[in-house]
Amino acid sequence: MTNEKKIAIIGVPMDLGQLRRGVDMGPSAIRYAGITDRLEALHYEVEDCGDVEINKTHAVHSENTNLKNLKAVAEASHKLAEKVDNVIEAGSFPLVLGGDHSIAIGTLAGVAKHYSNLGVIWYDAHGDLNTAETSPTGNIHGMPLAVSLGLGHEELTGIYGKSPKVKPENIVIIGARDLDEGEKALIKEKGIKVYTMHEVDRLGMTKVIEETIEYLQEKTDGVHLSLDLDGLDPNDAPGVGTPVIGGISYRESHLAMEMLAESGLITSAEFVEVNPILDEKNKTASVAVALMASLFGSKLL
Ligand code: HAR
Ligand code: MN
Ligand code: MN
Ligand code: MN
Repeated sequence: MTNEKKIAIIGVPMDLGQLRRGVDMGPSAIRYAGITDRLEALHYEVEDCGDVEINKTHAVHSENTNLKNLKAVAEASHKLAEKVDNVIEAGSFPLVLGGDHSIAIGTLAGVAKHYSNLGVIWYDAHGDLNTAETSPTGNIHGMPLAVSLGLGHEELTGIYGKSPKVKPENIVIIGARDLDEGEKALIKEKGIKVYTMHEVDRLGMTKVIEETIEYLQEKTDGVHLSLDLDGLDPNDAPGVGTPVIGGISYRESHLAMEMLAESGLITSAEFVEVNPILDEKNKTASVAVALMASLFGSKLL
């Protein structure tokens, strides 16, 4: 018996949204960790669509902006949006492999075309809610959620049609523990639901996910999971460019994925920021694969 939903894997070897090299090898590392076999063992039909081409020759800093590699990131985002759009159009579940988190701009642009009330779960140590004005670094991987809210450079917010792609009340951030001042202000201004590590500690992951499902279920017509591996504790996921101590454990993350699988809520997903150069024997890529398997319904018995 095969699952009726087909899974389409899209790799995005992008490292231009931040300064540490190596995260462009994330899709390969995740493939070597066995993602296709794991999903096929769960009786899914899996199609690997290969990688989105990243034009590194365009990776020059643009004039009149502090955003690094703006042109190259915008170009890649457009290509990715188109691929994601086509995959959904064909009736498959888009599973996007990063690459740094700037790729979420393209993923969400493609996904948003198909939903009028898209929900987003942002599993991350960071808010990724910076704009050119608030960013301490100019790194676009710290901005994709703001861009999807329609805030930021128009070369990014304007990608693939409508803006905003997502409404603030349809977002849930889980695992935050490193937010910039401008991001905190935006969260308050927009009333974005955030489970920081404080709430994860206090409520436990079961309650956090139960509440998240309840919060999004009624008001959305699809939910995208954007999982940044740095949401996990660096002990469990060391291969990331911007590790922050005190994160979500592998067990808690595994439980979160299983609960999301049971809910049937998730309609698209991406796993980002796996950097093999910083990893220990492909541990972070293997953790990513294990979490994807849980998200697609893997059970012990
Ligand atoms: N907030 C910081 C910035 O904007 C750090 C961004 C963190 N990097 C990520 N994104 N991995 O989640 O530069
Ligand atoms: Mn992120
Ligand atoms: Mn992060
Ligand atoms: Mn379990």
